[in-house]
Amino acid sequence: MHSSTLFITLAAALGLVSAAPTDNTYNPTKTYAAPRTTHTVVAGRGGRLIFDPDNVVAKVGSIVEFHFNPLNHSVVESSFGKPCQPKDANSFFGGFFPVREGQSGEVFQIEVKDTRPIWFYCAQNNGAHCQSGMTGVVNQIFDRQEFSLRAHRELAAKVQEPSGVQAGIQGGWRIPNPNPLGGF
Ligand SMILES: [Cu+2]
Repeated sequence: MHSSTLFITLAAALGLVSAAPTDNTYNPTKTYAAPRTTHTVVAGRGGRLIFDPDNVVAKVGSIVEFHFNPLNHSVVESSFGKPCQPKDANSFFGGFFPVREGQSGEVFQIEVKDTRPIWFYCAQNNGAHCQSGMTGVVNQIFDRQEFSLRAHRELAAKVQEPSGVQAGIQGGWRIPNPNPLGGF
């Protein structure tokens, strides 16, 4: 056997060369060889206008899964400087989740695609949820206090206009609660 052929054969045997192209598109119905980390965030925990947790640290490629408690919360991606409005036309929006006590309902999953902070809010205007502090962040830059979640909330509290939504659900996966007996 020629030495270069031998190397390729050995490398393939050791898993050093991958023949199949890698599909990086997340599909919630597919089973992955290495399970992705899922970070759970509960909107409206305890009947309060909060996301719990509201400050998530998540690796690129992991999933943030939003659960919704009563009465009717939502989640939309925003930007640090303009709270309570979608960041742009591509910002994720999970729709509204009108749920009653005891219902497990649906969840909304997003994929963490890069290391930049992801700001989000609840767009429920009945009670001004975002302006009242129902905002959160994935991967806040902790050594930049001027861009902290606290600073973001101070901006949100000054917003006079109603919160904005997208035309439809986008930027994630709205699916039945995969763990309906989990209590949230
Ligand atoms: Cu809300």
